[in-house]
Amino acid sequence: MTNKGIKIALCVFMISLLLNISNIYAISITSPSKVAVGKNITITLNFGTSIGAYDSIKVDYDTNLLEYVSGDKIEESVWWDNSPESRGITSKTYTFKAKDDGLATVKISVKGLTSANQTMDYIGDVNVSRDIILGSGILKGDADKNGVVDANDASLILEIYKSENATKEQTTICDLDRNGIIDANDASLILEQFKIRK
Ligand SMILES: [Ca+2]
Ligand SMILES: [Ca+2]
Repeated sequence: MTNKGIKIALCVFMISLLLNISNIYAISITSPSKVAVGKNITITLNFGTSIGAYDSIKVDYDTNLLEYVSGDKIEESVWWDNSPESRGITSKTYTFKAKDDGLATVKISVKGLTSANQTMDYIGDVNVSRDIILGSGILKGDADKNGVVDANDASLILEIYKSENATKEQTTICDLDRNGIIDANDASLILEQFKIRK
């Protein structure tokens, strides 16, 4: 085989190894899909195998909707399993309290994940996320109910306000300042939130 042929064969071999690894390890987040406001919810990050090392773990969530209560740290840097008897770890758990109605997305990113088995397979960087419905599941301000709150919702709120014909459901979703009616102030509150997030 030529040098080029050897390189190609090596590449194919490495790619097939990587594909195998991603097939073997199913990394996921499990948790109840719903939680009442004021109650705690425990979220588990399952590695799908025993882990011997990682460079970092970071848990992102909306602090308006969830409050971290206990469990593993939501931000960790380099860790490795330095006990020869230990078989590594298989999961992490995080407990949050639901603060308000809405749809909370918990995103976890893990960098430099390495398995704890004898071959010390390098799994790499992994991002996983999970949506959890808090309370009634109403996403405050999401007037067009497409799952995100943005400028379109603000303009729809103004239309509802102008029509003076808001349904009870629309008022529940869109009355952000909780004064009992949909008005221009609710639209401007959305624009403010949107500006902050951008
Ligand atoms: Ca929307
Ligand atoms: Ca209002």
